[in-house]
Formats: sequence, C-alpha cells, structure tokens
Amino acid sequence: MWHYNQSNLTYNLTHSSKNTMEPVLINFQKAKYLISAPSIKQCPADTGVEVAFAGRSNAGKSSALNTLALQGKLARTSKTPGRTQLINFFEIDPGVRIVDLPGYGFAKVPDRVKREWQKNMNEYLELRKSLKALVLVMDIRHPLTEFDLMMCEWAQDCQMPIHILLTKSDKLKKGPRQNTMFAVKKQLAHMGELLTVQTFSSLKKEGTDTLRLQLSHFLAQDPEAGEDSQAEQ
Ligand SMILES: Nc1nc2c(ncn2[C@@H]2O[C@H](COP(=O)(O)OP(=O)(O)OP(=O)(O)O)[C@@H](O)[C@H]2O)c(=O)[nH]1
Ligand SMILES: [Mg+2]
Repeated sequence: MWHYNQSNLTYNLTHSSKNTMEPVLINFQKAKYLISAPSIKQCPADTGVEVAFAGRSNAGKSSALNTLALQGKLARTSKTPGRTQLINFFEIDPGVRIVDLPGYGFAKVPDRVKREWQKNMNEYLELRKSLKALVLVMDIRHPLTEFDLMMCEWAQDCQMPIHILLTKSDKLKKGPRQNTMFAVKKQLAHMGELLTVQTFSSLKKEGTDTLRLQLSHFLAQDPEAGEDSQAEQ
C-alpha cells in the first residue's frame, strides 16, 4: 500500500492511524486471479472485505477491472455479451478482494440460465458478509436500465454503498458526458451519501485515479471491527 495525496479527493479512512485521517490508496496492480465460482457455495471464505463490479452485460465491467489493475488480461473481456458467466474473484492483499460479477440483461441467454443467474446473484448479494460496496458499471450511452435501478433500490434497502461508473465515456463529447453524469446523480439523489458517480473510459484510461481512491475507501478495513469479530468467536 502507498499513500496518496490529492487534496481535492480526501476520505476518512478507518484503517489509517486512529488520530490521522490520511487517505491510503491500495495498489491494485497487485491484483491476482483467485477463483471463479458458479455459485455462493464455491466462493472463497467469507472473511475480509470485497467490492463487486456489477452491471449490464457488455457494459465494460471486466475492462474497467483490467484498467484499474493495469493488467490487460486479468479479467476476460469480450465483444460477445454474456462473456463473464461466473463470479470471478481477484485478490489484492490477503482478505482484500475485487469481484467481477456476470453481466445481466443479455437477451440471448436461455431462460433457464437467466433464472440460475438470478438465484446466484441474489444469494451472493444477500448472504455475502464481506461485500462492502458495489461498483455499478453502465455504458454512458445507456445509463440506468431497469435492472440498474433495481440494484440501486436493493442497495438502498440494505444500506450498501454504490459507486456508479459511467464507462465508455470516450464515446461522448465532454458536454453530453457531464450532462449524463448530472442526470444520473439527479435521478438517484434520494440515495444520499450511499451514492457516488463518475465517468470512466478503459480505452482512454480516464477516471482511474478517482476509481482507485473510491475503492480504497470501500475496502478500508476497520481494525476494531476485526478485533470485535475475533473476540466473539
Ligand atoms: N470504447 C470503449 N469500449 C470499451 C470500454 N470498456 C469496454 N469496452 C468494450 O466493450 C466490450 C465489452 O467489454 P467487457 O469489459 O468485456 O464487458 P463486461 O461488462 O465485462 O461484459 P460481460 O462479461 O458480458 O458482462 C468490449 O468490446 C470492450 O473492448 C471503454 O471504456 N471504451
Ligand atoms: Mg465481463
């Protein structure tokens, strides 16, 4: 881990020293592929912290993850929607993980597969204790699909923070790009502090620092929480 100084982006990170609120940025280049799980039963032990990338099929989840980790082939990307069918885990440090979830909304997938996906996703989202936040990836040209809105509603119900990544921002000029971001923020204003939104481009590497900082914030482990849970065992 290394320290990051960017005065306009500061967070109160709970795992920095108790008396200082120094932001600590995780080095995502250390990310290593861990395992691909078809369902919650095969997921790694539910300890530590993780953030999952969710979103419509083909939105750019796997590409965003690769951009974040500066590794072109960490997560598999494809022009064919529905590429990521498994829950893919990547480990950054012991007990610190990023998860690439299968994309939703791919029309050509048979109903049986869709139902299976729904069941697996529900179980993962409802039961996974180490899940601390979601990165909801949307193609900036098609934001807030019905399913995206359902994810936001679910997150609000269980007080799960959501960071929206409006990706493929290279496809829009600056004006429409900003307008989309404001429109998304406005539509989800009721989520309050649970919601953050940014534009992103894997192609142009735009927005990576903001994403790294937000993820570092989500993945900050509270040492006191760790001590408590150990004491309970
Ligand atoms: N122009 C542009 N294309 C992108 C960007 N990010 C991803 N793509 C392209 O979009 C397609 C889908 O990207 P993936 O990262 O595989 O999408 P995904 O969300 O992981 O898709 P599933 O695994 O099917 O859910 C690929 O052809 C990528 O090259 C971006 O920032 N800009
Ligand atoms: Mg993918």
